[in-house]
Amino acid sequence: AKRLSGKTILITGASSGIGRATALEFVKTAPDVRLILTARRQEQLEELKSEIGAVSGAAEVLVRKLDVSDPADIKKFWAELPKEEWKDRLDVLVNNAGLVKGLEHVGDIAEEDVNIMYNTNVTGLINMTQAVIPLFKARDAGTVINIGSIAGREPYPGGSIYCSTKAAVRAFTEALRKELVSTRIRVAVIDPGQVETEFSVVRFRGDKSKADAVYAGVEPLTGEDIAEIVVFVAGRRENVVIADTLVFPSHQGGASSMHRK
Ligand code: NDP
Ligand code: 8X3
Repeated sequence: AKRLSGKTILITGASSGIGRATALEFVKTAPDVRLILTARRQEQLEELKSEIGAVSGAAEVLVRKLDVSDPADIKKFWAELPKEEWKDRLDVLVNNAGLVKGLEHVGDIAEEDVNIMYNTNVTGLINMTQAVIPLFKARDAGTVINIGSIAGREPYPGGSIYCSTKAAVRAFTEALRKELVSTRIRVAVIDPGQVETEFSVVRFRGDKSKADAVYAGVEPLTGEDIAEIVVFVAGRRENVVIADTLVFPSHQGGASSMHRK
């Protein structure tokens, strides 16, 4: 908690699920933390800001609408971020924004879905990281935490695009960590298994009954479970890099290995 006191943390995709839970977990751990909360849905971010205010009056929260799939929006975000107060003080970037669309097989996947998944999960994460690395290098400090997925390690039918985006996150993260070995900058990837969030609702384009069926007879992880790990990784001593973490609920053994009651 002491190590995270007063730290400045930027979270993408903070409007729901893992990102939202991560914001709250940082505040619970370090009540005077400074958070930059971003996502496309500003209303949810404002609600989260109020909720954080009720948990801790000492936390500082900056809400910014940001679509990471749009390179121009990312440029605008960094250009408008107050320099001394926020940009120059950034300690941690949590690249969490991401999504899956559908379960279609190759040949039947809408071009738009391919682009949305790649532009968000891969290009968005790369562009956000490219923006922070020069800031971190200037101070020889900082932590990048990327949210990957078991899907990036174990591709499954119907997941060609999503799984390959997460494999790209894994490769990008590893190359970056190796590029930075002469620095104090830490680079981590956390790969969750099944977590119940809005993820499956988004996958099935708002069809809640299809989303619920994914979690029928199983006990998935919660956003909070992953949030605790993000905060743990961020809160280690400066010389400790938890480079790579795979997290399952107890019934899960792999992307397609699931015990159902
Ligand atoms: P949610 O759908 O609950 O949250 C996804 C978040 O990403 C939302 O806050 C959403 O905000 C944001 N997001 C989506 N597109 C964009 C965009 N273009 N720009 C900015 N923000 C965006 O799902 P999860 O919390 O589960 O997902 C978080 C991460 O965890 C993702 O990277 C996902 O791939 C990964 N993951 C999830 C697993 C699961 O089983 N749930 C397992 C493994 C990994 P908004 O719509 O407001 O923009
Ligand atoms: C989400 C996990 O296996 O449902 O990243 O694609 S999976």
